Amino acid sequence: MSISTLDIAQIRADFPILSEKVNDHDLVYFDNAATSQKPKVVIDAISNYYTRINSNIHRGVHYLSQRATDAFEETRIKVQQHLNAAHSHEIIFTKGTTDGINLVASSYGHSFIKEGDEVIITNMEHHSNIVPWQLICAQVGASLKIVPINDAGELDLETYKKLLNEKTKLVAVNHISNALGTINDVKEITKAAHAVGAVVLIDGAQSVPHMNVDVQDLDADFYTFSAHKMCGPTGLGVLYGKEDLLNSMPPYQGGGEMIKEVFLDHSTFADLPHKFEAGTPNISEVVAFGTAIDYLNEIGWDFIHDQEKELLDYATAKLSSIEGLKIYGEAEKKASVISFLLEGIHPYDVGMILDKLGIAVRTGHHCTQPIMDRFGIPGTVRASFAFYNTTEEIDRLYEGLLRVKTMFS
Ligand code: C6P
Repeated sequence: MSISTLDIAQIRADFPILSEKVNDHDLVYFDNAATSQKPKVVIDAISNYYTRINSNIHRGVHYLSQRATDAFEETRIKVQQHLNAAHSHEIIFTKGTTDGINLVASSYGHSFIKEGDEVIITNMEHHSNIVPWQLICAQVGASLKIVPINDAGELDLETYKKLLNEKTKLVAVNHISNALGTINDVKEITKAAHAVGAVVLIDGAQSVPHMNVDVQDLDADFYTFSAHKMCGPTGLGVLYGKEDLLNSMPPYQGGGEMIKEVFLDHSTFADLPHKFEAGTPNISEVVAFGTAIDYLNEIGWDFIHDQEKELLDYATAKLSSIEGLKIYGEAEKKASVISFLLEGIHPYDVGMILDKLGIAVRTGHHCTQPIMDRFGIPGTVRASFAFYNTTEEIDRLYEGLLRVKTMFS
């Protein structure tokens, strides 16, 4: 699909923050992998919830409580449809991707990973998909195996397959790397893990905002992501889990909402999904996330894909033409993330100067220190694009980088 300037102008008008000035310049927001911006409909949905609906859910018989419960549960259905999950009770609301991974590591890990077992992660995981597995392995006496990456930033799937054996209980892998942009073949990874009887957790923090994900087609056991990276509010995420697995797992946290009956000496637990949703959840955020999903569906996932691909290709060509600029992450299948370094200039300095020009990029290790160690670098500058970005903004980044080079020459 070819995207007209008019379409993008209309879309950008949906996002109030994109008209902000930063340091007297029009804002260029290229930190979308950290969090996306929010369209006005999502901001309004939060305000509307508190103005007209606010009440606790699943508790009251009164009108407002029922309206709030309906609005909350409608989002669960929207997420189920978006992921093509078989059942809405396979959708658990969490605080975010990190929380979803910790839920599985703690609940599934303590029940099903034993001394002598093995857990496989990769060299390109976010710290959220490393540390919880280190913790559970240390607690139960299991060992952690690491899939290496090649110089292009792709997983070495041959080595992965050799690491799999009857001791492997779980494989945790990201669908898209936040630091390199690599799109991993999680379907193939899952198939190989299932062949040895291991379950697979896919960290979808960087994939769900950018592409159609079908958990049944992937045959994913667990799939987790954050709302705030897909035009939704912060503090909210989703864990998808296959029904039989979630049913076999103990609750992660105890409290209200997750119980059937409580006695002083023991309790029985609610059915899915409530078993894993202790306490009052982020109700307004869940309701507004439903609006974010509607918004993205209206924009269209083909449009999002095509626009972000165009931005990636344009930026890759433009930035590659700068002498002394090296891109980290050159996988054949790549999402709209470019990590790079300018020879002889610390990424922090690049980020500071770009900020003075109104351009927001992320600098540092991006919560992926093992990737930086793999490439022997302290960190990178990362520009990550969303469907509301433009090639003109990439031109501004390009000009900004030339200016950085001049200042350091
Ligand atoms: N990456 C980035 O700038 P939370 O913080 O729970 O919403 O998401 C954690 C997370 C897990 N996995 C991947 C692949 C991620 O990219 C992130 C968040 C942000 O790259 C913030 S560090």
